[in-house]
Amino acid sequence: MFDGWFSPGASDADKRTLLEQLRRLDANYSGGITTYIGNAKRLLEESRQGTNPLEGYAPEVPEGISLDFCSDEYREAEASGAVEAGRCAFVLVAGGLGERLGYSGIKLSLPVDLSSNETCFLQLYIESILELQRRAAPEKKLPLAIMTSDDTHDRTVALLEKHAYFGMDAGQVVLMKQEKVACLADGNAGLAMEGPFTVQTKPHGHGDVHMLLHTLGLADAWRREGFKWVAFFQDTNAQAFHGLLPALGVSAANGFDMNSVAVPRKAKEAIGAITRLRRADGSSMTINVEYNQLDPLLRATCNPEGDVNDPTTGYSPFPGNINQLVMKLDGYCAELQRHGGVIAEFVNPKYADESRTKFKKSTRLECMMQDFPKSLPATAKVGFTTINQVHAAYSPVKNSVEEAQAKAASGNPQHSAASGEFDVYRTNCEMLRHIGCTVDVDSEVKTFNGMEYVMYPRVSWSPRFALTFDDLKARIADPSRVHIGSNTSMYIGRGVRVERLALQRGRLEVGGGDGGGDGAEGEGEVVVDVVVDNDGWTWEPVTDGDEVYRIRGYRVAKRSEATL
Ligand code: UGB
Repeated sequence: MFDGWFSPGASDADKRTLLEQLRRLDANYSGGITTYIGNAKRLLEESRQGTNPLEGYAPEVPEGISLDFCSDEYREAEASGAVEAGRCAFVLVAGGLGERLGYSGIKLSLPVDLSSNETCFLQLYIESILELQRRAAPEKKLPLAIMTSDDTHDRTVALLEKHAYFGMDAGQVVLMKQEKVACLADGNAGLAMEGPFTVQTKPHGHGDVHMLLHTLGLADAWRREGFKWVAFFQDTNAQAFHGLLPALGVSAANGFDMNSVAVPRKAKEAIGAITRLRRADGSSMTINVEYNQLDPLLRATCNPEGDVNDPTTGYSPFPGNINQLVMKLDGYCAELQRHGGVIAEFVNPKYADESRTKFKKSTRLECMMQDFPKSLPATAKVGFTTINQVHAAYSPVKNSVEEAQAKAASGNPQHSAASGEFDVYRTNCEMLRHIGCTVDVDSEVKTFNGMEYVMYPRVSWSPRFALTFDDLKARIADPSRVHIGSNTSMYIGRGVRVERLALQRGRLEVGGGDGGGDGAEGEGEVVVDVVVDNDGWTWEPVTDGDEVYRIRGYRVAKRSEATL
């Protein structure tokens, strides 16, 4: 960096700026910038030699816990998980920008669904945690740490402040901003510069979350305060708690140190695959293998056809990782101590020539949160919990209209704003039906942005009404007195008890708009006993205008509604 350096007195202000940046890079990496460069030298040398990180491993289909959404086993695990959640800290990774989605705001501010009066993802998550806190540990605040980045930090703070933290105590929420890391110019880990006075930097990846929880002392503090678990989740999955709660229950029952929530995955689908990797000595680990590595690994070892769907299930035998992780804090903290929270970094340089020392463009170290078990001791209990109905557990909002169309055309989940919304309706209708309510789903299929959606009744509710199956059962006195007609819509925003509900036509809104009461016992129970027949809300196609609606392909025409 200092070759041909400027003489004393020349460009002193710029020199100070550079030193300040180096100081920040030093402070923001566990072990400092010399550790970063040391790690980079080692990984670049391994890369130069062409070391395959999966060399010597034989992939096997892993054995995990498999739960059918709505089944008795699922409900038991969920109920026990809701109790365990009273001793759980929550970590939301939200440093990614919605570029792939084509949304200019932060993804946490995006409405989950239009029937809920545009409740945003952050509100849904916070209300879910508050609901767990209310029932499990009202005197103990359940912590929420949110990882942000330069791209998302200020707007996340503004969103929280605008809505008074959506009812959470401000002190309960900790924002951890991930910083970028220095770029590397060559195989010897020289730092890449942008001009003489600025080190080029790039994101380090969502694995930063472990380093931040360690360096900020949060994980240790939670353990000392008596918390037992930490649960990680992503920025735009409305179904997150349908996976996390049963996984918490499964972790408690099985004593898992780490438990990944998984869903069935289409062969070659662009989500990581949970795989058992067996070593020559017979030992093994269960770990995420990225989709671009799985197919070549299978071809090179046990299956010349690579990653293909099982003809019986229509899915790859390797379940999909959805980056929702449940860790036992004891083991988690011990592992953070061992590594300073720097977990399983990798480097992916694009080489300029055969020497494998010069790059086409600068590179940097990266890390992924789901790689955490890579260095766990063999004694650690690592498991995973598959929720077999993908739409009920994982429906993130990640893809632009064009990408979603391509995914749909190739038989993969769209992961679009519209599919995220319609999966909420489908899941809620299934839950109602499962407890014995009558829900009419007509065969109407509507096309939005060139993709087809079954028009389930647009049923949405707040976690205050029901977070779990048991909640839903407790809220509905007699399911045989609940009928949701086809093409209707409904939102329940508070903890009401439903005596009779005949939603024959149109829309019903209970405690919507202002967020409603909290439905806590002793406040006077609100009872729903109603027959609804009005013109309701309709979902109308749009192809331009406000991006919130454009990326869905529709907006809502509000004709009339019944409100309680
Ligand atoms: N995120 C951060 O907070 N910081 C970052 O630097 C990057 C992301 P993506 P990705 O579950 O569908 C992962 O970008 O990395 C947050 C797995 O690798 O949507 O492409 C971001 O805000 C893959 O195995 O995911 O792919 C978001 O909340 C697969 O399972 C979260 O991290 C895939 O996720 C995920 O970020 C998936």
